[in-house]
Amino acid sequence: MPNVKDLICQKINSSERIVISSHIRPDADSIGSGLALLEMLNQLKKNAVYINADDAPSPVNLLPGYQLIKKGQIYPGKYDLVLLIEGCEEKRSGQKNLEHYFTVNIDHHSTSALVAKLNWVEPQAAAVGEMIYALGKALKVKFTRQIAFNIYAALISDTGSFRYSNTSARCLRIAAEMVQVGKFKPNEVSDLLFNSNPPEKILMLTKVLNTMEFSLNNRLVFIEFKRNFLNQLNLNEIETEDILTIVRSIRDVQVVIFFKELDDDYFRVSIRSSGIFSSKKIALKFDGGGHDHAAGFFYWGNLQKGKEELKAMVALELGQCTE
Ligand SMILES: [Mn+2]
Repeated sequence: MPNVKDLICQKINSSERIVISSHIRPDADSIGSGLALLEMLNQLKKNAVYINADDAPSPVNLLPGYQLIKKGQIYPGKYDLVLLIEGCEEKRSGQKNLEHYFTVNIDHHSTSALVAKLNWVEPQAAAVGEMIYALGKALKVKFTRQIAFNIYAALISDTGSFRYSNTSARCLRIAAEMVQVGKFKPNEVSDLLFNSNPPEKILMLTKVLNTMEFSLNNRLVFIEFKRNFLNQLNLNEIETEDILTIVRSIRDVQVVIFFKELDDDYFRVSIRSSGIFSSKKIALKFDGGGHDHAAGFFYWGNLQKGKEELKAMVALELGQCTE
């Protein structure tokens, strides 16, 4: 009985016109994985394209090959196979015509919706980059500099430069191999992803940090991003992952909840946690998803009410009463 990765390889080998797509608001794991996969398909002489519903924020759009990605919808009838990176339903992919296609979902979120024709989900993979690496080995492609660089970027992005709890020996081994075969220096990738902030972003960060609200004996922190922060600073959409990492680095903090205002009474909520606290468990209660230490959901309603509700849930999970 072939495993799902082998079935995907067979499907790739027997297909001619293949399209790759990442999830909405794509991050460096989704884009790095997709770009590595695109070059693998090109090596196999496939007629391959990469189409995303959303642009990636800076600095993810600086990854090598990013300019090859087309923005928009995958129209019906044009392709033999659709490869979806990190999520296969319309809500996650932003693609409206998937029911017309043979779809493959390649994901490492245990909450991944299993609605593709083939679903390859490995929650123990630190990044989808690990899975694309394994796929490349199975497809016997040559790991060029661009493939290696993008896989390495996917790994450092989703592991916080090998600091998060998802970092494993396998992930570190793949990273070392990518550096060796890709002939780049690790700091080239980290400079691109982490040391290329525009000054406005750091100014924005000070505004967000000013909203820090500690509760439950400093074990829970709320932070908030208001829409008007962007116009005040002349910024477009921006990556906010590192703000969460900074707040989570505070001693005693176990849970960080970030409300990003998208519209009146409408927020994207990101949760980061450490130890046994499951971010995913909370996110699922709001119809969201994610991992144990990183999850998210959308929230409609009054911000203060939302915070109270979440604080009560976190308190319950942390096994203590609210102050
Ligand atoms: Mn990922």
